[in-house]
Amino acid sequence: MTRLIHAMHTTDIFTTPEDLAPTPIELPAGTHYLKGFACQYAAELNAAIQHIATYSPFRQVMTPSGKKMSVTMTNCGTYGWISDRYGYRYSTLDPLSHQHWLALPSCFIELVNAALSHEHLPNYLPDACLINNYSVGAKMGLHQDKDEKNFTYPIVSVSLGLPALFLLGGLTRNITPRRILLQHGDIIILAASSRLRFHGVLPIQPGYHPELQAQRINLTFRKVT
Ligand code: MD6
Ligand code: FE
Repeated sequence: MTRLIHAMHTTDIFTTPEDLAPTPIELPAGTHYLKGFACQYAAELNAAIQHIATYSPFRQVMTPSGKKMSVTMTNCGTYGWISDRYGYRYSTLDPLSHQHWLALPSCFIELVNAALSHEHLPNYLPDACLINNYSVGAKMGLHQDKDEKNFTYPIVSVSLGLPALFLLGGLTRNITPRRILLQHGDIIILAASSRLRFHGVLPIQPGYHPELQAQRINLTFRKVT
């Protein structure tokens, strides 16, 4: 009977209640997961990203150890996150053009504000947005985001396009990370005692997303100074 009721509300008569139930994910204190929160903003975000990438193109950067990262990146905001053989840091200038990064589009700021207030977190005005672009196979090794001055400001992360398995570890590298599925429109916020957790992204699997095709884009909003 339950099965029939569910079937009446879906188009697929083979959908069971188990399929409809969201997968429970236990999250540590300070980690906020907003499933699909950015979906309604996606078209506007994507248009803004295209504009930013025309001005400051996605580029592959070197880590200080001399390895090329598999993701390509660009930035907007007062500060951009850059990496080269001298290290990781924030810069007000795009090292490719020696020009300032473009300002944060208003839809970016509105989305961050909406996500923070939804979670009853204090609002803040981000001064940096790192935009990571993953092709199939690209990944992000376990890292902490600690180049910012004040860790009381959370990092707000928005995922678009192909899904990814996000690794959320502990405050030291040796803790086995949880795996959290990040799909188009999902937001994860690392705040408070989760702000400095190690995290990374497993290699992106082949797929196709109707809005972003064969790529995943991740926006991370920060307050650097
Ligand atoms: C990514 N995200 O999802 C990489 N950093 O592609 C991050 O590195 C990240 O999701 C800080 C806070 C949240 C994040
Ligand atoms: Fe990060």
